[in-house]
Amino acid sequence: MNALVIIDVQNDFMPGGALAVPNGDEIVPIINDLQAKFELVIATQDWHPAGHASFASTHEEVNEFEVIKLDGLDQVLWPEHCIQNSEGAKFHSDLKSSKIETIFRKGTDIKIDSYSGFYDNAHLKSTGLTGYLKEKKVENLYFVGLAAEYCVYFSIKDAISEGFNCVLLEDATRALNQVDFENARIDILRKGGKIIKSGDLDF
Ligand code: VGL
Ligand code: ZN
Repeated sequence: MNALVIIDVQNDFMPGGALAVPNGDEIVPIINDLQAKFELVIATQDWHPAGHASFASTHEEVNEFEVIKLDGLDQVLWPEHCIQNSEGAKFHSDLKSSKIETIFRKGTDIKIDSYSGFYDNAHLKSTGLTGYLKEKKVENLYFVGLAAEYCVYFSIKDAISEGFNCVLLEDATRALNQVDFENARIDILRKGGKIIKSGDLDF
């Protein structure tokens, strides 16, 4: 069974948003069209409390996009984004949501970031997504959403380790930084994931 996993299609990642991904809004109609092809559609939502440790504003004498050590892990310091219940945390208003069966929220622990829809960045706490998918006998995951080299990439890495066949639909994602995305693509392919265009789906 196949599932479409929609990662963080939220206002703050759209042009004009707090952590805008260039051309991020272009993927919304593509994702809307794709949903009809899948028996199961799920989504993730970046969902931070105010004062989250990943925000530059939480720390003193740092700049946005600087990398610090947080509990021994590299942490990019982001502009404040996807704060729980804010407009920026909502899904893009054009995203069709009637087929989205469940939403997995992440980044809710104030002390640690969570790029992946499966685990926090230290791999200490699971969101329950693996168990949910296995219980539904899902074997193949098709990933779309934002940002390509962060939450999409980290979700794919975890999904491959959890034993799912993973496909990135590359026309339905956009990156913050093209060079980092290129490295992420190489790693996805090296780990056995596939990267295709949604028009090349054979179902
Ligand atoms: C994301 C940075 C911080 C993402 C979330 O959705 O890719 N990136 N929080
Ligand atoms: Zn975030």
